[in-house]
Amino acid sequence: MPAERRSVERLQGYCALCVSRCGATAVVEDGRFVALEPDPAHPTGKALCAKGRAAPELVEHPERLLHPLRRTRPKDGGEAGWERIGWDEALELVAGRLRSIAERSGPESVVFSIASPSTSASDDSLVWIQRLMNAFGTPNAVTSMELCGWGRYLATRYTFGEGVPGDAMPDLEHAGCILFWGYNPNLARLVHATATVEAQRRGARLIVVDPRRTVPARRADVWLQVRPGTDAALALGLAHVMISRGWYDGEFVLDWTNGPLLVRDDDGRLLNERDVRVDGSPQRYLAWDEEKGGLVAVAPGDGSRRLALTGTFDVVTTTGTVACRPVFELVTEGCRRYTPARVAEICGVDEAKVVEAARMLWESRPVAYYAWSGVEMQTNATQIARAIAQLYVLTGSLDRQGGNVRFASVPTHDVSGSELLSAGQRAKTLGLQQRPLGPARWGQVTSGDLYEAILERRPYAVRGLVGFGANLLLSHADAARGRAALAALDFYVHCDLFMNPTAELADVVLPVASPFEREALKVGFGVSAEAQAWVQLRQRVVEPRGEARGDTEIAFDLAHRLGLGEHFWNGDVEAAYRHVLAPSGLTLASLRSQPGGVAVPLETTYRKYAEPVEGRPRGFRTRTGRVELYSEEMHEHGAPALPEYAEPGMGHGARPDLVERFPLVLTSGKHGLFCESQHRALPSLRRLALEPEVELHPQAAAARGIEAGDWVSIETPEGSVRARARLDASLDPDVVCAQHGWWQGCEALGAPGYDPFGPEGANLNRIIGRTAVDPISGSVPHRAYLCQVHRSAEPARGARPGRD
Ligand SMILES: Nc1nc2c(c(=O)[nH]1)N[C@H]1C(S)=C(S)[C@@H](COP(=O)(O)OP(=O)(O)OC[C@H]3O[C@@H](n4cnc5c(=O)[nH]c(N)nc54)[C@H](O)[C@@H]3O)O[C@H]1N2
Ligand SMILES: Nc1nc2c(c(=O)[nH]1)N[C@H]1C(S)=C(S)[C@@H](COP(=O)(O)OP(=O)(O)OC[C@H]3O[C@@H](n4cnc5c(=O)[nH]c(N)nc54)[C@H](O)[C@@H]3O)O[C@H]1N2
Ligand code: SF4
Ligand SMILES: [Mo]
Repeated sequence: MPAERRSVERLQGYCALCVSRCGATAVVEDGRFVALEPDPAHPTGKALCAKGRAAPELVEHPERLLHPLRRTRPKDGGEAGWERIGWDEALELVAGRLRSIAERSGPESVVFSIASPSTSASDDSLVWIQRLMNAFGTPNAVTSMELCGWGRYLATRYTFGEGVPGDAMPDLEHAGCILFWGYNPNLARLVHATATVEAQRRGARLIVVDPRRTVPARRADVWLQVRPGTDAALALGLAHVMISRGWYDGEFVLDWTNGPLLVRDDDGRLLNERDVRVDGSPQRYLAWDEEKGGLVAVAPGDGSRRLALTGTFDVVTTTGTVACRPVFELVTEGCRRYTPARVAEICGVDEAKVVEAARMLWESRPVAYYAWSGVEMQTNATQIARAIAQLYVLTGSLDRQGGNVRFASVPTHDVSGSELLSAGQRAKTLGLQQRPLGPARWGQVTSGDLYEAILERRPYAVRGLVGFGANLLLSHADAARGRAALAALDFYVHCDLFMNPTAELADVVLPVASPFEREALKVGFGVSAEAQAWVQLRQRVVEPRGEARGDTEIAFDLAHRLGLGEHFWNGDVEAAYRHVLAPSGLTLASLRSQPGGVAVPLETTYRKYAEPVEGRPRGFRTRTGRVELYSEEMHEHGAPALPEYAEPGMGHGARPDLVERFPLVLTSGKHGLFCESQHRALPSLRRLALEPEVELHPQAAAARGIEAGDWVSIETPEGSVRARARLDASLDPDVVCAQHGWWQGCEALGAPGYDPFGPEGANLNRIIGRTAVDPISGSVPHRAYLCQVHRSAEPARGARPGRD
């Protein structure tokens, strides 16, 4: 066809494939989606990664699921015998089975599993799926929180009353110093990578804590090459240097943290007014007033330099004299053991670098920080998150311009439907009994607890699973147990764009439209004040393939068939969107007429904790209204009130019995070309990374007769898998870094798939177990696990056919 007669449309939107959500323009030629390009007018639109550019391949992929499917054979490890059925039949079947399970065993025995929004477009529909869960009556959501978000969003709530860095985001635009801890935005969130380059260009400093010499590590002013899983010791050591040299914001500590509050030596509680006066209030916390030489009740904000941060004070309580010390004294003591020399020993980081980083954090503040995967998947993830939070407090940068800031958000109605779930149902969240401080407190269930509830019926039997994406058997530890658990379900429905080894165990599979084939509403893009004020109704770029439908539509359809339509605007998605938007004053028509997005005029304010509310400073949403360096709540549950270092549970210190057989430490990292277990079937991406790789130091390789490119087997006490050796002299010789998520073949290239369940395959999470997990959160040590590496034969090709 001559060029002039072709129709070319350019449709503004954004790429929804990962957490970056880059502003983008889709090019559609004669009705075909042919390219995705950056949209520089969008606050996240400066660049696109290879995955985003491969979006047309994803949409047009021959292996996309196009029709609802029903299993016709038993789950005995053989073929599923998928049979095509219609949507009506599929939805009736699903609703009927879910209803009958709920009637027989209670709605809590149906669990929802959702792909993490960081690795997928589930961000489009998450809130509607939550609403469906709440209306249905189940408190149980499996979203990888224990691996992906505990530290960022939840553990730090014990310190700040909100998630830092998850809720209060790094203000990279104005930061004096950027701290990336176990985070590599160059692979994981492009928009943070470009903002960091700009920040460095205008003079911001960069500190990176990572066992690997990543691109940000190379560009950093200081790279702290930490041994996997020892991060808490490093954070405590940095805090020690800052405190002992006076490099900390004493005013912030006095006025806004519980640093000056007194802790009773006898029972570890914070001293309150009731302790010293029978008619005193237990909500009034006491500090030592040095001027007056006595106790004083302090509220958030009224610190002043008169309060003691050090010393021991004998306090006459209603039950006798008790020695008390200010929290900050205990903080100081808790860090003191972590001298630079000790940190060097534990973490493998040069002493001088520890001091240099501490000085930089102080002298180049405000500090903006982000910590992620490297420190989430650890047996002491909670302590690491709290130790980094404690360090961050010392900089006094919280909610200051250039620090971590809660950017102003467009007002909307919350539609998650939490009011639809009764307290009684909420109390049934799996894992709440074993780990009451953990993710279950916020409705987040670990995969370990899910498997236990299915297989052992503890604390009750789970019989149904509703999967909106997620590939548990590739993404989570204990793949073999996971497989047994999913096969034992009474009913499992999985909604996805592609079949995957997890979905293979479903009873019904529903085809999902890609984000380019569906509309979605996004309010706020998170990463900056400008981005957070951005609202966009992402338009459909092309019609859905086959019979695929968006997750939001599926959630609304299911709600209707479950008799819950009244909570879902009787199936009218647009009415639901209008409800969300009502407080913002925005209309769907105005958003449709500006498909590139709308900037809502908002002003981000700082130090919001100091703003007056009814005549008092707002403070923090914690028990004391202050930042809680010391968590009385943790103490009440027998957990450390102050962050502590604990050896990695699957490391050499904790498991001397395994050192000889497994002398190396295994960690993993995201692949720049693929999201988690996805995208291996896209030729333009797979061409650049044909096979799974494991990075190891040339010395470690030589000692094992391994050369670059050799196939090796990676072995842990749980079993072994294969990968190709990549040598990297910048690694610690004891550390190896592997890749997870390999199973899918790429037929167009003849690139093989890999058996997810055997040693010939490459599913890294089949060799990660749960014998040691974080006692508070259940986080699994995907990032610090003892292992051995051997040379091995090439894996049998086609161990699993291309499509899978
Ligand atoms: N291209 C791509 N982008 C993605 C994803 C993807 O799979 N591919 N996944 C998305 C998801 S779900 C997430 S959670 C984010 C995650 O984004 P990131 O957290 O940046 O993910 P990683 O690159 O895996 O991990 C960050 C760094 O942690 C380091 N690390 C490993 N072990 C340790 C340790 O013990 N201590 C410390 N301090 N660091 C350690 C690794 O070397 C790595 O460089 O990315 C999202 N974006
Ligand atoms: N060893 C090791 N294991 C890890 C990690 C690690 O670093 N190392 N990282 C962990 C982390 S941080 C995370 S978040 C988890 C991720 O684990 P998962 O949430 O399971 O993520 P993915 O493997 O990307 O699988 C996503 C699935 O959702 C589907 N999908 C994508 N978009 C959509 C959509 O819009 N709708 C629907 N219905 N489906 C969709 C995809 O096709 C795919 O099947 O893995 C964890 N596992
Ligand atoms: S980083 Fe890549 S995959 Fe993620 S949103 Fe941007 S373009 Fe899409
Ligand atoms: Mo994640």
